[in-house]
Amino acid sequence: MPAIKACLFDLDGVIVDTARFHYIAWRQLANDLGFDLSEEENEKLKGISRMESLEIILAIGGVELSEEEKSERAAVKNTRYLELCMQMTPDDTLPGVRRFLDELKSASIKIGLGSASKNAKVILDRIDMLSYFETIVDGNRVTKGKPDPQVFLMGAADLQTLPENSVVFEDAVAGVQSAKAAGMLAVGIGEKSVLTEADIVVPGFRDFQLADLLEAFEK
Ligand code: B16
Ligand code: MG
Repeated sequence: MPAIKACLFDLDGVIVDTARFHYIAWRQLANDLGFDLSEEENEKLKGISRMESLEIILAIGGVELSEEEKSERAAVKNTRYLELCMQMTPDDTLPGVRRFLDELKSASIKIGLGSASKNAKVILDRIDMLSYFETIVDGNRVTKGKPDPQVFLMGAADLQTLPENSVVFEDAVAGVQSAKAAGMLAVGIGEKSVLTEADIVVPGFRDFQLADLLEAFEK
């Protein structure tokens, strides 16, 4: 196995749990339009861009909107979402993440972010994690959403690292597919039964050390 030189992290569901805030804000949008959105339906939106998520939600409710109204509704949703995100503090960083990134830094492994979110920098700043990332590839930079490999290929290029020397950490099926399409190793954060295409799956970083990563991939 080639040496690991860079690690690329998804944001929502890996570094921090903002899916609960997306759900509240999307559900409000659905309610405003006269229908409800279940938690199961919200699960399908993980890793999916804002406007693609809106299209999926409108299809669930059987609602058709003009392009202008879609933009307006998405903007209202985002304002509500950001208001909720502003409640977060550095303590909302998911367990073990800060320690794991410190381990990577000590081992001179490069660190990048690969997120579909256009709010990635604001959120990282809010939880005081911005300084860990040598590059941030977010929804403002990519033209093709996950499962397209673009987000992670851009991240590896920024870090001057080859895909085969890069590992992606992802909680979404579309994100794992993006990593594999990029020719990278994929660590799924969540459940094996869901993230079937990941090379390994762990529940989170609480009990996952750099030594475990090296053991899994550098044997
Ligand atoms: P925004 P990730 C994704 O973040 C979320 O999982 C997804 O639910 C959201 O729609 C998307 O970001 C866009 O977010 O509205 O903030 O631009 O998991 O790719 O970090
Ligand atoms: Mg995610």
